[in-house]
Formats: sequence, structure tokens, C-alpha cells
Amino acid sequence: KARASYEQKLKNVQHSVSKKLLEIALAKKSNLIASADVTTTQELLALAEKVGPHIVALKTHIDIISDFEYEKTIIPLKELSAKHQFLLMEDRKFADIGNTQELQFKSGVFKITDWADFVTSQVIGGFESLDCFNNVGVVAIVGMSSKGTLTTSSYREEALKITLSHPNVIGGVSQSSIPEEILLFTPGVNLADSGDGKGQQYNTPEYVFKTLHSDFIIVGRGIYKSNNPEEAAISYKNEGWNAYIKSLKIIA
Ligand code: UP6
Repeated sequence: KARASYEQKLKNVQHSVSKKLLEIALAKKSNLIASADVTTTQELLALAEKVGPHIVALKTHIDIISDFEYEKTIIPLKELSAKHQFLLMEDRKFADIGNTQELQFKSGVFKITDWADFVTSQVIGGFESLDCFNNVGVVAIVGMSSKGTLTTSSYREEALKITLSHPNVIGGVSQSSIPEEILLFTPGVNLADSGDGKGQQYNTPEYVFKTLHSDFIIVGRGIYKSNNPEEAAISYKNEGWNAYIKSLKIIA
């Protein structure tokens, strides 16, 4: 069976964040999410400015920014996201009871609820632990990319039940296929390396679109560590888009 196209998915998805992601993908001909795993506000904003036009979303780990200040970090980041038309994905990977996740989401210095368009969350806390994310989209961690991960097939099966049934969830992070009614986000993508010596395992864009029917690739070091992050973003964007177009034509 051929994979569903972004146009087909756009007709079927309900969540406003899913719709936005698919609309941006079609408008920019991009399925690239850049992971901004940098540690200063200046690097974060410089990267967002360079790669912004080529991505559907910028993924942050906001708690690794050493000089975080809401006014100096988030306000300009929000401006860049509006200027270059990309969404903000905070990769917080919440993994607690609902009440604690709610506090982590709404309080502290980061106030994720005020600026993120969508967030990642583990589903280990159960269905109701995701209720607090009702003003954003949630990407559930179904399977991880690292060697020796405990997200076995039986875990993934249970995780998928929550992912498919919770109204706040727009999709999953996984290294295996998931049902096409939700969006599949795949990190662990790099054209040059097969691993990082710290357990990360990489695949190519070709593999993730063809074999997994992924919707969005997430690329970190392949872009921000490159000598020219803008050029790197353009090549991942083109590789990803071409791999997606090819995968539409495969009737398996
Ligand atoms: N990430 C993974 N694998 C997962 C889930 N999330 O790599 O299963 C995240 C990492 C990092 C990014 O936290 O921010 O995706 C991958 O970065 P890289 O391309 O530099 O390896």
C-alpha cells in the first residue's frame, strides 16, 4: 500500500497543529525539523534565522540554554518563527504524573505553555498524564532511536494505544511505522554518520520515508554542527522532500 500524501493527511487530521504542520510542509516543500541543540541564546537565534526559511519546525531543548531569559530568548525566537513561518517544538519529553507535568509545562522559568506550538511527552505516565497539554499538540515518544532503548515492541504497542486515543496527541516519535491517521516524527537522521559513539543510531532520509512512511525528519548535528548550517538545512530539506516524493510512488 502506498503511503498517504500530505494532502490526504491534511484532509483527515483534526488537530490545528497537525493542519499547520502539513500546510507548512506543502508550502515550503519541506518535511525537515531542525533540532537546535545549542546552549546559548545567541546560537539558538542565529540558527533559527539561518535555517528558518527551510524548515517546518524548530525543535528546542530549552533547558540546555545557559543564559535563558524569557524576554531575550523566547520573544525574539517567536518573532523568527513568525517571520520564517515555522512552528516551535519543545522536546521536553515529559515523563511524570499529570500534576507534575502540568507544573513543568506551565511554571518555572521556561513557561513552555506560553510559546511552544507542540511538545514531546513520554506516555509512561498513562493517558490522563497528557490532559494538561490541551493548548498545544503532543508528540508522544513511542520508540527511541538509541541503542538498547527499552521501547520494545510490546511497550510501543501499549504506547500507541494512548497515542491514538488521546485528543491532544498529533503524532509519535518512532523508529518504526505507526498508523497513518497520526503524524510520524523520526529523529536519528544523518547523511554522514551511522552513530555518535554515545548510543545514537542514524538512518538516512531515504530509509525513513521509504521504509517507515515517516512524515517529518528531525536533524540535529547534521545541521547545527555543519560548517554551513543553512546549506546543510537546504540539503536535508531537498533529500527529505525527494525521498517523500519517491515514497509516494512505491506500491508495496
Ligand atoms: N531524539 C533522538 N532520538 C529519540 C528522541 N529524540 O535523537 O528517540 C532527539 C535528541 C536530539 C535530536 O534529543 O535533540 O533528537 C537528535 O539529534 P542529532 O541529530 O544531533 O543526533
